Amino acid sequence: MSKFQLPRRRFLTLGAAGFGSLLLGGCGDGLSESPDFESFLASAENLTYGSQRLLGGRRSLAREFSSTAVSPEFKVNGTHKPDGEEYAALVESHFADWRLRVDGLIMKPLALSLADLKAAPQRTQITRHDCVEGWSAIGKWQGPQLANVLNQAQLLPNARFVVFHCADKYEEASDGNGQYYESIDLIDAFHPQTILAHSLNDAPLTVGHGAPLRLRVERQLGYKQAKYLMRIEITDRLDKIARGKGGFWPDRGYEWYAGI
Ligand SMILES: Nc1nc2c(c(=O)[nH]1)N[C@H]1C(S)=C(S)[C@@H](COP(=O)(O)O)O[C@H]1N2
Ligand SMILES: [Mo]
Repeated sequence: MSKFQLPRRRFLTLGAAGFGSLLLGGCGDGLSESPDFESFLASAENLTYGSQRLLGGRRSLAREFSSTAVSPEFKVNGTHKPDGEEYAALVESHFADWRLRVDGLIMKPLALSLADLKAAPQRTQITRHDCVEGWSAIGKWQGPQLANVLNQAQLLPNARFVVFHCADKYEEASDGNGQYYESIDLIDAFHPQTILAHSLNDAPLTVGHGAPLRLRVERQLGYKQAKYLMRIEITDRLDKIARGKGGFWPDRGYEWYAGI
């Protein structure tokens, strides 16, 4: 056996330690509160499964950095400012009248103000944003976990995807489907690092970076990080939205699951 190959027993121990620190590190995240995770913890037979999911699977955390690693410049990409009077009026009033609508397959439709989102438990994370165009930047994001909002809204049993509708029309598409949007499944939606960010590097989001609110879904590429959020729709299918592939760039040939 090569010295780099950990014996199985040791791997399991590492897995358990990683899991413990994840629970301790999470600030009231949905993962540690979810009944699934508690029953899974109670069951020793599931340890191998849990180790795999957390060390290499979709529930593992994206790398987080220290504040010294924050990039001095964070490029603005895609839309720099949504067109139209509606968005201009929101900027003018410092987003006092902006509400994040949450609707679809939920029990309680919501209309959340920025103050509501800031009053919820906050998560801060310093992560690297990777754009498919070949640039990266490290930034410090803050906002409530998406899980918190979804728990308030109370998903119906048939809920499968979360769709993010944005204020900007990125393209004047001839079929009228130029509006920017994105979507994720419930595994990513309840991931502890999936947050609705209102701040970048300790300041409110600028218009360039997606004011007043954008998605951070840290295990995926830049185009999934929807800016200018206006409405979150919970649905069981993506094929009836826009061109049916679950996002503005996925509708144009990019992967819907843009994992990194
Ligand atoms: N609403 C909206 N969200 C968007 C985009 C966009 O054009 N419109 N561009 C995406 C792409 S390709 C990237 S790399 C990031 C850029 O975010 P930034 O401008 O904060 O760097 O936002 C993503 N989210
Ligand atoms: Mo991007």
